[in-house]
Amino acid sequence: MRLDVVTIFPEYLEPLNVSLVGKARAAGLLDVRIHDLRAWTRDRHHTVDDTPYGGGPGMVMKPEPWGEALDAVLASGEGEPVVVVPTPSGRPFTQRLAGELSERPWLVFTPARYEGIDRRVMDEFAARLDVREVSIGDYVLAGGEAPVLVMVEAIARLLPGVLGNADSHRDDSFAPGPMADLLEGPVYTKPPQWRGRDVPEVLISGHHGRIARWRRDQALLRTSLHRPDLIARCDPAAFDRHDRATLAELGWRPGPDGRFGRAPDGMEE
Ligand code: 5OB
Repeated sequence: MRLDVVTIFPEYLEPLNVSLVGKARAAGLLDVRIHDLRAWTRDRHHTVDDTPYGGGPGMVMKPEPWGEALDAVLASGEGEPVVVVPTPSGRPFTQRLAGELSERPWLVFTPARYEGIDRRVMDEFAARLDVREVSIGDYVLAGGEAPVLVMVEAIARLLPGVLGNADSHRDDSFAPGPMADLLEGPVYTKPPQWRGRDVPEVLISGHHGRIARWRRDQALLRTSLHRPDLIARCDPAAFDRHDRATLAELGWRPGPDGRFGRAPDGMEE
Protein backbone atom coordinates (compact mmCIF):
# COMPACT_ATOMS: atom_id res chain seq x y z
CA MET A 1 0.00 0.00 0.00
CA ARG A 2 1.15 3.52 -0.81
CA LEU A 3 0.42 6.37 1.65
CA ASP A 4 1.07 10.05 0.97
CA VAL A 5 0.70 12.71 3.66
CA VAL A 6 0.75 16.43 2.79
CA THR A 7 1.36 18.56 5.90
CA ILE A 8 2.97 21.79 7.14
CA PHE A 9 4.57 19.71 9.96
CA PRO A 10 6.43 16.82 8.29
CA GLU A 11 8.27 16.10 11.58
CA TYR A 12 4.91 15.43 13.27
CA LEU A 13 4.72 12.24 11.15
CA GLU A 14 8.07 10.89 12.47
CA PRO A 15 6.28 8.23 14.57
CA LEU A 16 5.45 6.48 11.28
CA ASN A 17 9.11 5.31 11.38
CA VAL A 18 8.54 3.43 14.66
CA SER A 19 7.01 0.15 15.82
CA LEU A 20 4.37 -1.63 13.73
CA VAL A 21 4.10 0.98 10.95
CA GLY A 22 7.89 1.47 10.85
CA LYS A 23 8.40 -2.29 10.52
CA ALA A 24 5.75 -2.55 7.78
CA ARG A 25 7.64 0.16 5.89
CA ALA A 26 11.00 -1.57 6.42
CA ALA A 27 9.45 -4.84 5.19
CA GLY A 28 8.28 -3.12 2.01
CA LEU A 29 4.58 -3.62 2.84
CA LEU A 30 3.96 0.12 3.14
CA ASP A 31 5.38 2.92 0.98
CA VAL A 32 4.94 6.12 3.04
CA ARG A 33 5.76 9.51 1.52
CA ILE A 34 5.58 12.70 3.61
CA HIS A 35 5.35 16.02 1.74
CA ASP A 36 5.80 19.58 3.04
CA LEU A 37 2.84 21.67 1.85
CA ARG A 38 5.05 24.78 1.86
CA ALA A 39 7.01 23.32 -1.07
CA TRP A 40 3.99 24.31 -3.20
CA THR A 41 3.83 27.95 -2.05
CA ARG A 42 5.18 30.64 -4.34
CA ASP A 43 5.54 33.70 -2.06
CA ARG A 44 8.65 34.60 -0.03
CA HIS A 45 6.94 33.77 3.26
CA HIS A 46 5.56 30.38 2.12
CA THR A 47 2.07 31.46 3.17
CA VAL A 48 -0.44 28.64 3.62
CA ASP A 49 -3.27 30.45 5.44
CA ASP A 50 -5.39 33.59 5.29
CA THR A 51 -8.33 35.22 7.10
CA PRO A 52 -11.80 33.68 6.64
CA TYR A 53 -14.32 35.28 4.26
CA GLY A 54 -17.35 36.35 6.26
CA GLY A 55 -15.22 37.07 9.30
CA GLY A 56 -14.70 35.06 12.44
CA PRO A 57 -11.80 33.75 14.46
CA GLY A 58 -8.77 31.81 13.26
CA MET A 59 -7.27 31.27 9.83
CA VAL A 60 -8.25 29.16 6.83
CA MET A 61 -5.76 27.23 4.68
CA LYS A 62 -5.47 28.75 1.20
CA PRO A 63 -6.59 26.65 -1.76
CA GLU A 64 -3.65 27.22 -4.15
CA PRO A 65 -0.89 25.32 -2.27
CA TRP A 66 -3.25 22.39 -1.60
CA GLY A 67 -4.33 22.30 -5.24
CA GLU A 68 -0.77 22.23 -6.54
CA ALA A 69 0.39 19.75 -3.89
CA LEU A 70 -2.43 17.32 -4.64
CA ASP A 71 -1.96 17.69 -8.43
CA ALA A 72 1.72 16.76 -7.98
CA VAL A 73 1.05 13.83 -5.66
CA LEU A 74 -1.68 12.48 -7.96
CA ALA A 75 0.60 12.77 -11.00
CA SER A 76 3.37 10.85 -9.18
CA GLY A 77 1.45 7.57 -8.96
CA GLU A 78 -0.60 5.10 -10.93
CA GLY A 79 -4.39 5.10 -10.72
CA GLU A 80 -6.55 7.08 -8.32
CA PRO A 81 -6.04 7.25 -4.55
CA VAL A 82 -8.68 7.67 -1.88
CA VAL A 83 -8.12 11.12 -0.35
CA VAL A 84 -8.65 11.16 3.43
CA VAL A 85 -9.27 14.61 4.93
CA PRO A 86 -9.13 14.58 8.76
CA THR A 87 -11.66 17.05 10.15
CA PRO A 88 -13.84 17.19 13.27
CA SER A 89 -16.81 17.75 10.93
CA GLY A 90 -16.20 14.48 9.05
CA ARG A 91 -17.84 11.06 9.29
CA PRO A 92 -16.62 8.97 12.23
CA PHE A 93 -13.51 6.85 11.68
CA THR A 94 -14.52 3.28 12.58
CA GLN A 95 -13.00 -0.20 12.39
CA ARG A 96 -15.22 -0.78 9.36
CA LEU A 97 -13.74 2.25 7.55
CA ALA A 98 -10.21 1.17 8.57
CA GLY A 99 -10.91 -2.23 6.99
CA GLU A 100 -12.30 -0.64 3.83
CA LEU A 101 -9.32 1.71 3.45
CA SER A 102 -6.86 -1.15 4.13
CA GLU A 103 -8.08 -2.76 0.88
CA ARG A 104 -7.16 0.25 -1.26
CA PRO A 105 -3.72 0.39 -2.90
CA TRP A 106 -3.20 4.13 -2.42
CA LEU A 107 -4.30 6.65 0.24
CA VAL A 108 -3.52 10.38 0.39
CA PHE A 109 -3.98 12.17 3.75
CA THR A 110 -4.39 15.96 3.98
CA PRO A 111 -4.12 17.00 7.65
CA ALA A 112 -4.93 20.69 8.14
CA ARG A 113 -4.07 23.20 10.85
CA TYR A 114 -5.99 26.37 11.65
CA GLU A 115 -9.74 26.32 11.00
CA GLY A 116 -9.45 23.91 8.07
CA ILE A 117 -8.96 24.04 4.29
CA ASP A 118 -10.87 26.29 1.85
CA ARG A 119 -13.95 24.20 0.90
CA ARG A 120 -13.24 24.52 -2.83
CA VAL A 121 -10.24 22.16 -2.50
CA MET A 122 -12.43 19.25 -1.37
CA ASP A 123 -15.10 20.14 -3.94
CA GLU A 124 -12.50 20.26 -6.73
CA PHE A 125 -10.90 16.89 -5.96
CA ALA A 126 -14.17 15.16 -5.00
CA ALA A 127 -15.33 15.82 -8.58
CA ARG A 128 -12.59 13.40 -9.75
CA LEU A 129 -11.71 11.24 -6.74
CA ASP A 130 -13.10 9.43 -3.71
CA VAL A 131 -12.62 12.09 -0.98
CA ARG A 132 -13.46 11.08 2.62
CA GLU A 133 -13.75 13.71 5.34
CA VAL A 134 -13.18 11.78 8.56
CA SER A 135 -13.27 12.58 12.30
CA ILE A 136 -11.53 10.43 14.92
CA GLY A 137 -13.83 11.50 17.75
CA ASP A 138 -15.73 14.25 19.47
CA TYR A 139 -12.92 16.41 20.78
CA VAL A 140 -10.96 19.43 19.64
CA LEU A 141 -7.39 19.10 18.34
CA ALA A 142 -4.92 21.64 16.97
CA GLY A 143 -4.57 19.84 13.65
CA GLY A 144 -5.14 16.70 11.62
CA GLU A 145 -1.64 15.22 11.99
CA ALA A 146 -2.37 13.20 15.16
CA PRO A 147 -5.56 11.83 13.52
CA VAL A 148 -3.41 10.71 10.55
CA LEU A 149 -1.13 8.80 12.94
CA VAL A 150 -4.20 7.16 14.50
CA MET A 151 -5.78 6.21 11.18
CA VAL A 152 -2.55 4.94 9.59
CA GLU A 153 -1.89 2.65 12.58
CA ALA A 154 -5.44 1.28 12.48
CA ILE A 155 -5.19 0.67 8.72
CA ALA A 156 -1.60 -0.65 8.56
CA ARG A 157 -2.15 -3.39 11.14
CA LEU A 158 -4.88 -4.84 8.90
CA LEU A 159 -2.56 -5.23 5.90
CA PRO A 160 -1.65 -8.83 5.05
CA GLY A 161 1.71 -9.69 6.63
CA VAL A 162 1.87 -6.76 9.07
CA LEU A 163 0.71 -8.65 12.19
CA GLY A 164 2.21 -12.06 12.94
CA ASN A 165 -0.83 -14.17 12.08
CA ALA A 166 -4.42 -13.81 10.88
CA ASP A 167 -5.68 -14.79 14.35
CA SER A 168 -4.09 -11.68 15.89
CA HIS A 169 -7.13 -9.51 15.24
CA ARG A 170 -9.87 -12.11 15.72
CA ASP A 171 -10.85 -11.02 19.27
CA ASP A 172 -10.16 -7.30 18.86
CA SER A 173 -12.92 -5.10 20.23
CA PHE A 174 -14.91 -3.96 17.15
CA ALA A 175 -13.59 -6.78 14.91
CA PRO A 176 -16.35 -8.81 13.25
CA GLY A 177 -16.99 -12.25 14.80
CA PRO A 178 -18.33 -13.72 18.04
CA MET A 179 -17.08 -10.83 20.21
CA ALA A 180 -18.30 -8.25 17.68
CA ASP A 181 -19.30 -4.92 19.21
CA LEU A 182 -18.15 -5.83 22.73
CA LEU A 183 -15.18 -4.36 24.56
CA GLU A 184 -12.45 -6.75 25.66
CA GLY A 185 -12.29 -7.67 29.33
CA PRO A 186 -9.22 -7.71 31.61
CA VAL A 187 -6.06 -9.70 30.84
CA TYR A 188 -3.41 -11.21 33.16
CA THR A 189 0.06 -12.75 32.94
CA LYS A 190 2.71 -14.14 35.32
CA PRO A 191 3.25 -14.00 38.26
CA PRO A 192 0.07 -15.67 39.59
CA GLN A 193 0.25 -13.48 42.74
CA TRP A 194 1.38 -9.86 42.74
CA ARG A 195 1.20 -7.50 45.75
CA GLY A 196 -1.35 -9.80 47.33
CA ARG A 197 -3.53 -9.86 44.22
CA ASP A 198 -4.41 -13.20 42.59
CA VAL A 199 -5.07 -13.94 38.95
CA PRO A 200 -8.74 -15.05 38.67
CA GLU A 201 -8.80 -18.79 39.46
CA VAL A 202 -10.78 -19.68 36.32
CA LEU A 203 -7.91 -18.56 34.06
CA ILE A 204 -5.54 -21.03 35.75
CA SER A 205 -8.11 -23.87 35.74
CA GLY A 206 -7.27 -25.07 32.23
CA HIS A 207 -11.01 -25.44 31.62
CA HIS A 208 -11.39 -23.88 28.18
CA GLY A 209 -15.19 -23.76 28.23
CA ARG A 210 -15.30 -21.97 31.59
CA ILE A 211 -12.55 -19.58 30.48
CA ALA A 212 -14.41 -18.63 27.29
CA ARG A 213 -17.62 -18.07 29.29
CA TRP A 214 -15.82 -15.97 31.92
CA ARG A 215 -14.20 -13.83 29.24
CA ARG A 216 -17.55 -13.33 27.56
CA ASP A 217 -19.14 -12.23 30.86
CA GLN A 218 -16.25 -9.84 31.53
CA ALA A 219 -16.70 -8.38 28.03
CA LEU A 220 -20.42 -7.89 28.66
CA LEU A 221 -19.73 -6.31 32.08
CA ARG A 222 -17.11 -3.92 30.72
CA THR A 223 -19.23 -2.94 27.72
CA SER A 224 -22.29 -2.37 29.92
CA LEU A 225 -20.19 -0.13 32.17
CA HIS A 226 -18.18 1.86 29.61
CA ARG A 227 -20.19 1.67 26.38
CA PRO A 228 -23.88 0.94 27.04
CA ASP A 229 -24.61 2.35 23.56
CA LEU A 230 -22.87 -0.70 22.06
CA ILE A 231 -25.17 -3.13 23.92
CA ALA A 232 -28.25 -1.16 22.92
CA ARG A 233 -27.39 -1.28 19.20
CA CYS A 234 -26.26 -4.94 19.20
CA ASP A 235 -28.20 -7.44 17.08
CA PRO A 236 -29.91 -9.49 19.84
CA ALA A 237 -29.16 -12.66 17.80
CA ALA A 238 -25.54 -12.14 18.97
CA PHE A 239 -26.56 -12.98 22.58
CA ASP A 240 -26.91 -16.61 23.73
CA ARG A 241 -28.90 -17.76 26.79
CA HIS A 242 -26.02 -17.23 29.17
CA ASP A 243 -25.37 -13.73 27.70
CA ARG A 244 -29.02 -12.89 28.32
CA ALA A 245 -28.77 -14.04 31.94
CA THR A 246 -25.62 -11.92 32.44
CA LEU A 247 -27.24 -8.90 30.79
CA ALA A 248 -30.34 -9.32 32.98
CA GLU A 249 -28.11 -9.22 36.09
CA LEU A 250 -26.64 -5.96 34.74
CA GLY A 251 -30.13 -4.46 34.42
CA TRP A 252 -30.68 -5.03 30.68
CA ARG A 253 -34.06 -6.20 29.31
CA PRO A 254 -35.09 -7.06 25.75
CA GLY A 255 -37.46 -4.43 24.32
CA PRO A 256 -40.39 -4.91 21.87
CA ASP A 257 -37.93 -5.06 18.92
CA GLY A 258 -35.76 -7.66 20.71
CA ARG A 259 -32.90 -5.19 21.22
CA PHE A 260 -31.67 -4.72 24.74
CA GLY A 261 -32.35 -1.61 26.73
CA ARG A 262 -31.91 -0.64 30.35
CA ALA A 263 -34.38 1.02 32.66
CA PRO A 264 -33.21 4.50 33.70
CA ASP A 265 -31.30 4.54 37.02
CA GLY A 266 -33.48 3.86 40.05
CA MET A 267 -36.30 2.41 37.91
CA GLU A 268 -35.40 -1.26 38.61
CA GLU A 269 -37.86 -3.20 40.81
N1 5OB B 1 -10.96 16.05 16.02
N2 5OB B 1 -11.14 14.34 14.65
C1 5OB B 1 -11.48 14.81 15.84
C2 5OB B 1 -10.36 15.27 14.04
C3 5OB B 1 -10.24 16.36 14.92
C4 5OB B 1 -9.49 17.50 14.55
C5 5OB B 1 -8.89 17.51 13.30
C6 5OB B 1 -9.01 16.42 12.46
C7 5OB B 1 -9.73 15.29 12.81
O1 5OB B 1 -8.16 18.57 12.86
C8 5OB B 1 -8.16 19.73 13.64
